[in-house]
Parts: sequence; C-alpha cells; structure tokens
Amino acid sequence: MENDAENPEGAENPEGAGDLEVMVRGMFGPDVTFLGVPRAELGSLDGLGLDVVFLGAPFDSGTSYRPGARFGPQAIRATDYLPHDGSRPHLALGVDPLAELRVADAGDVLMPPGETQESLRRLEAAVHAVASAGAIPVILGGDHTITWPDATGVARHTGWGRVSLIHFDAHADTADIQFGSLYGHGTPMRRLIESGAVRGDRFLQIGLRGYWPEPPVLAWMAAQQMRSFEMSEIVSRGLDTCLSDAFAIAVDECDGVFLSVDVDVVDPGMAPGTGTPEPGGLTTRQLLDAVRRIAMSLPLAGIDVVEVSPPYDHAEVTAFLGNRVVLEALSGIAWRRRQLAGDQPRRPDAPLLEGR
Ligand SMILES: [Mn+2]
Repeated sequence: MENDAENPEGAENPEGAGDLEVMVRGMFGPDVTFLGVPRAELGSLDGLGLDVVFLGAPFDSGTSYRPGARFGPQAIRATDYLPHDGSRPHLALGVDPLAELRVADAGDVLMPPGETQESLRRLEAAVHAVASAGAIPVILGGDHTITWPDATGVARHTGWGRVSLIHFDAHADTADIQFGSLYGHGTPMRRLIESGAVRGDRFLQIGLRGYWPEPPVLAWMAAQQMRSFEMSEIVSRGLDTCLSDAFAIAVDECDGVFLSVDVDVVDPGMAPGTGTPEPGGLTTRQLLDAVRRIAMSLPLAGIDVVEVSPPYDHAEVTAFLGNRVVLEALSGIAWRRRQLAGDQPRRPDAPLLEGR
C-alpha cells in the first residue's frame, strides 16, 4: 500500500517504471559524476546509444561488522588527483575509455537505510533499465548485498541463467541467513543461485581465505558446482592460471559475464577502508591486472565495485583503488571493442614509447 501511495502508477506499471523516479544526484554528498562524465537521466536512456551507465548504490544496511559503505559511491566517483574532465588515456592499453566509450552517470538510487527490501527492489529496477537500454551498468557500492539485485537486473535482460559471475572477494558470501534475515552482505551469492539468475556451475570466486564460511556452507557451494579459488590455490598455481580456468567456465553456455569486485579481496594493508578486512589477500597490482584482463577477454554485461568504506580508509587508499578498478575495467572494454572492430589495439606488455 505504501508503494502505491508513493507510486500511483505502480499498478499499471509492472515493469516498475516508477522506480526510475527514485534516483538522486548524490544521496550522501555533492552532485558529482564519475570523473566528470556526462549526467544521464535513468528514465530517458533509450535511444541515447550509451555503452556504459554508472549507478550509485549508497547502501550499507547489509553489513555484518563495520558499516560506512554507503559513502562508497561518492568516494569512488571523486577520488583522483587528475581533473574531472571525462578523459582518461590509459598508458598500457592506448585507449581512452571515457572518451571512446559513450559513458554517463545516472546518479544514486535512493536506498533508505533500514528499508532493505525496497532499496534492493529499486536498485534491481534501475540496473534492469540500464541493461535494457543496451548499456553496461557499472554499480558503485555499497555493501555486497547489492550484487543480488545487480546481477538479477542484468539477468532479467541478458537471460535467466545466461550470465556467469566472476566474484573477487575474501569471503564466499553464500550464507543462507544473516542475523535471521535473507538479506545481507553475507548472502547475495546464495540468493542469485537459488533464484536461477546465475547458475551455480557458472559462478567463479577468486581470493577466498580466512575462517568463513563453515563446512556446511562449503558443502552447499560444492553441491551447486561453484568454482572457488582460495588464496592458497592462487599462490600455488598463480593467479593467471586460475583466471584462465575461470574464463573457460565463464563463457560456456553463457552470453555475458557479470564482474563483482569486493575490495576486501585485496590485502587490508593495501585496502584498509572496508567493512570486514581479512589479512593475506591479493595485491593491488594483481587485482588491477586481473580486472583488466577480464575486461579485455570476456563479454562483460555488468560490473559492481563494493565494500569501499571511506570512514575506515586511510589517505583514501581504498577509494583510489575502487576508482582504478573501474578505470581498468572500462579501459579493457574499450580495448576489446577496438579489437573486435578489427583495429589493432596496443599490446599492454609492449615498450611504452614507439619509434624510440
Ligand atoms: Mn563480499
């Protein structure tokens, strides 16, 4: 009933077009776009031909320990020492993703603290609207709860069970219940597999470590045929080898790949500003290289970057990382499009200066 009062068109609008009116320009801060890219209105994306649309998901009601990720979207958008001029020429790849791709920022989804189900419903509708307009949604979190609506919104467009998921994280996030609730940053991956939005046997996890989850949850994950690369396997076999294994699974009977990056996959010494830090993770260099390679190699259908918690950050270390994860992904997408178009993009391992 509340929804009907706020959204009188809702009953005649099963696709939830009224949800598109709950966007705000910076829920917890000033009206800035990702590094100065143009603004877009979520309700009028059709026909614009956009390649990438940013959405902020300022939500941390799903955190189990330290909150603060609601301030993540603003930090990821704004943390850079270069001008916010909508241009970022990439040294290694020789592309300028913000100039070559048609990129816009639709602002934040209004996600009221404590109103978890309504917040997640609005986010899913917003992600679906972006995907339906033919653009890749890039969602700036927010705690990891949001990957449930993020990947669901993409699957509603690309195809149910036709999107694989590459998930960087210290934690599996496959719990059944968190504090008595189905919703939380420890449960989204189980919800996605239960609904069928993402197949368990097309779910790739990279960077797990530490002391969670417990054996019954691991048994559930095994029964779903998930593939989880624990840090010891990554150290032993090498990250590149593990990624190659993951890539083969990700494109098998799937039409797109959703990339979800929890910054706590990186060692807390290099990413301190996060809610549930677990020592012994990837280096910043490893994560950036991996994200770049994924975007250069696979058909990305959606991306989220989650668990940046500025109140626990130091010297903006983690906010800079979140910003660069996004730029590596977009640069890889721009590189891949050039390659698919028959252009010969720059090889990243070639000497930087030509004709020297
Ligand atoms: Mn997570």
